[in-house]
Amino acid sequence: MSTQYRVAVVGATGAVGQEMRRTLARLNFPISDLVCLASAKSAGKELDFGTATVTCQELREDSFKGVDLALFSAGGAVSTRFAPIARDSGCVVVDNSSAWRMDPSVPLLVPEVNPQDADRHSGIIANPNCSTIQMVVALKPLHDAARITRVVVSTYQAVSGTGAKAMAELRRQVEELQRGTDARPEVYPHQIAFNCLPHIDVFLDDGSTKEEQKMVDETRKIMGDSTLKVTATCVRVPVCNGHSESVNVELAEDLSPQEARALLSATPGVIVEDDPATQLYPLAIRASGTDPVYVGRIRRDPTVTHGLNLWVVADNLLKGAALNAVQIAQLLDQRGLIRVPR
Ligand code: L14
Repeated sequence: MSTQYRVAVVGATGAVGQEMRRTLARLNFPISDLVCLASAKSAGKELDFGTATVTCQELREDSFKGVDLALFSAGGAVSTRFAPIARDSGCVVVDNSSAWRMDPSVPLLVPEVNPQDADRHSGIIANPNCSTIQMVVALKPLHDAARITRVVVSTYQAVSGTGAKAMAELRRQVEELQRGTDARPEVYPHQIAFNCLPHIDVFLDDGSTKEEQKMVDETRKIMGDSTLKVTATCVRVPVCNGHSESVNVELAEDLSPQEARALLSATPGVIVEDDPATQLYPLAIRASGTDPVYVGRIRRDPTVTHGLNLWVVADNLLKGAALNAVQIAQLLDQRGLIRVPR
């Protein structure tokens, strides 16, 4: 019988925390005991875990005693403070925030892309940004075949990434506009209903946003190629769940759309949906609630020597967050890495 672990979910009541509980149960992760942690205001709530319910506890410094593995999804401030505390008490942390991703001592993992990086962890492992994860899953087989030299990506990101409050805001604004009243913005700086906001996370001094910078830095780190050129524009769209991306790649060698389709079709975790004749291409409304990364609209970019265009869609709460985190946990389990090296 395989080892059973005491597992904690930090941020257990959030949109991603809920998917973490569901995904752990659905993939049958070997759990002896699930500890659900959140802020004081959620303590005492009964949370579903498979067919059972677990009482949510307040996250405290002593919450990790006897816990083998913790999946964090409670924001950067919580991760910055509590991930080292968890690790120092012998608990391996898989962190979904941006706090630790670019720390050179922290592996940034997408199991289909860079599983080998798991081996050198020292207690904290980072789960990449949702938009980065789905893109690198699609890029990796193309990079291995013909070496990608430059990527230009534009994202069409769903409101679920911001959390349950933002999903409610989109629905409320649609109703307000139907009724003929003003759509009041609360979570986002502007109306999101029937609109696109070229603004995700905070602005940086160079005019880009932090979400865009994450896509650049994280893609290079995961692909293990610091020379890879990446430029991104990240846009919030009035979609409930499921991020879409237009991805333009320049390659060192020739790769035909047909070859790219064959490579992607053979990639675990990828489904190619690409048949213009039947109007088949990836859609956020179909990807939502499912595990794969969908790729379609694969075609040449004739403006460069070796160029391709792709349309890449995935469920940002699943492959973009909770599923990737649980897949990291499975990888660590398979490799006997659910222990803090000392
Ligand atoms: O993990 O969609 O870096 O508002 C930050 C922005 C997650 C999603 C991250 C959003 C994200 C998020």
